[in-house]
Amino acid sequence: MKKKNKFGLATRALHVGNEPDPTTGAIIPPIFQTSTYVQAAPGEHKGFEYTRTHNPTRRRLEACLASLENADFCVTTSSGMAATMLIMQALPANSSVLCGDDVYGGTFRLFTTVSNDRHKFNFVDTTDLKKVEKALKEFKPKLVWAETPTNPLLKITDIKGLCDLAKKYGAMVVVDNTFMSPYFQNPLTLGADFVVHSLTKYINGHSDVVGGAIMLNDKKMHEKLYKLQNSIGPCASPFDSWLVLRGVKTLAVRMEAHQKNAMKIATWLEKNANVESVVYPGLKSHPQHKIAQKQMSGFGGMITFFIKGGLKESRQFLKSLTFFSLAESLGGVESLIEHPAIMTHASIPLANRLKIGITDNLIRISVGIEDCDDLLQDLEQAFESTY
Ligand code: P1T
Repeated sequence: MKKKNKFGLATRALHVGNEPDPTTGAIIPPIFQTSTYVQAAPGEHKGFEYTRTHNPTRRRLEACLASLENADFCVTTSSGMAATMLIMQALPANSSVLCGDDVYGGTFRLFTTVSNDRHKFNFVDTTDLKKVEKALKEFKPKLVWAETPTNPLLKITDIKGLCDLAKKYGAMVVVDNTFMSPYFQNPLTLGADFVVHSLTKYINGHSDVVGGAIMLNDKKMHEKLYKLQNSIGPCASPFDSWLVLRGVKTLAVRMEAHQKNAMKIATWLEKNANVESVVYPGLKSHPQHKIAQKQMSGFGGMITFFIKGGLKESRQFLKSLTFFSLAESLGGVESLIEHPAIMTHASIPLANRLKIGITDNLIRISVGIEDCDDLLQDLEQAFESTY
């Protein structure tokens, strides 16, 4: 495994890009909340002309995030979707793209209703490398897009296996690493060409920023993405960059706490008589548990489960909770719960949803870092009010 960084991730999350301000010694770097920079004479400046192009706070965040994914470069964006859009824009027109069949609803919507003007998309179950190889031969994609674990079904793709195959057929690989965060998984180290994150989730961790990032090692591609970023304009704002720089400092401790609670809750749900089945990468019953153990250093804070019954039971259960807020999004310190079919994945046509298993009794939990006993009691009382 290639490892470029001499310091551990928790140290890098705190110190890379977070160096004290050189002019004042302030331990916390200032927010350069400015749109423009004064020039002494036309074209004579200190390397900063306009904030869409450069901003010192954003630059600090990019240095930190590149380091966390063992990458040479990072481009931050105004949302996770903007990061995805930039990559689509960086591909030559009329590229073939092969995408996992279970991805965030917004990614599916972008590919099937916006970027399909420019590229040709095909979808495949990336957990099945035989199907992937067949699709690589048939569609000759320029790019393979994989989420692992997937949103919301938590299916796991063998990243190294996928990247080896893609290379054989001349395709680049993007891994959306939002669910694991750089703390539990580093796809570039396993052969991916790009890592994408919604910073909105674990990296920021406090549900107060929408942001995105692309991490990569290819200098030319970085220049291309950076130019696109500047031309199109979906850059991360100085204040959002500063908030993420602050949030990411605790990534290591937060991820450990999320995982500890998630493991307890998944185990508890698996024994619950009102639950049909539970999907959590840390459970032995997870179909790709062995791959998870191989490529992830932890199993994360996301759980998906199938409640007994249908929409009626799901609705009643979701309405009855106190500490699990019914809301889209994930990865914040507070627990969230949602109904993918009606909420995050509503933009996927019903037939596609049913084909991959997003049914009306599917519930997704983003386990927070509250006291686990309180979370378990909350779930217990919601089951009692449902059945
Ligand atoms: O919301 P935004 O920052 O634009 O990120 C989009 C995105 C990209 N990739 C994954 C895996 C995601 O889960 C998301 C956003 N997801 C949700 C809002 C959600 O509740 O699933």
